[in-house]
Amino acid sequence: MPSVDHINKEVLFKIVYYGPGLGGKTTNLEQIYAQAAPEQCGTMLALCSDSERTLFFDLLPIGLGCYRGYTIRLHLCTVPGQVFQDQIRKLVLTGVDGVVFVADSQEAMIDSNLLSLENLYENLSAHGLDPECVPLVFQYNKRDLDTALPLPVLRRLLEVVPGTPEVEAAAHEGIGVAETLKTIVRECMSTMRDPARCAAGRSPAILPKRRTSGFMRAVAEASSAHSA
Ligand SMILES: Nc1nc2c(ncn2[C@@H]2O[C@H](COP(=O)(O)OP(=O)(O)OP(=O)(O)O)[C@@H](O)[C@H]2O)c(=O)[nH]1
Ligand SMILES: [Mg+2]
Repeated sequence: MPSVDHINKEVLFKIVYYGPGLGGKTTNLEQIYAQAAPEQCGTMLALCSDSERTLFFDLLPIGLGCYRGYTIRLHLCTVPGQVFQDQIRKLVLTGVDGVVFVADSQEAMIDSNLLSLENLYENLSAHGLDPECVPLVFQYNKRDLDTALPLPVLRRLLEVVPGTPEVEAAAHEGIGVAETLKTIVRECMSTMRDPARCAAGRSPAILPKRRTSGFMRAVAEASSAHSA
């Protein structure tokens, strides 16, 4: 559930783009920024190093217009994908309403994708969120590359459960970027029917329980066995 402000009649969703380093998270936001009408977007804040790796996070505020008398706003954020920046990833997930997992489709990146999925699971859990209930969209990025694995193989290796919303993308060309955003917004909106009936302030994002990834389930089982 988003943050609801009944006085100003505003609803804010925070959507976090998560995934391995160099997978294309920042590229997604850059393409959204480039494609959106100027009146729709605030300024994009990108905190990156000289080599364009995200150092802290990127933030892009967007207005989506009116729904049932409430203005819908989005904060789109990315996490830094480099493994050592875990504290920042955890921080960026504070108050998250929906996650886009930007997977890198290349065979050589399978382990990095799995590591990042595991890290997402742990960090959502650390925020007291059930990873299986947070709105999630899988984006299979870099579909343009010859080294990209066929989709069924990728799905199997990442153990994506059938029914999980997914989009194929070539983000640097803008392909699949808007569709990914639409899909995660739809998922997020389904956690809130009528804004006027929502409690004021923030409530945690929850969808009816579903398995997002068999891999995540394995991680959960391993960690509960470990703590038993
Ligand atoms: N071929 C190809 N390159 C892409 C695609 N999407 C992004 N890239 C390139 O991949 C590189 C990394 O993209 P970023 O968006 O910076 O990746 P990131 O996930 O934000 O990386 P970190 O900030 O390090 O976590 C850039 O050179 C992009 O131009 C794609 O679909 N296909
Ligand atoms: Mg980045």
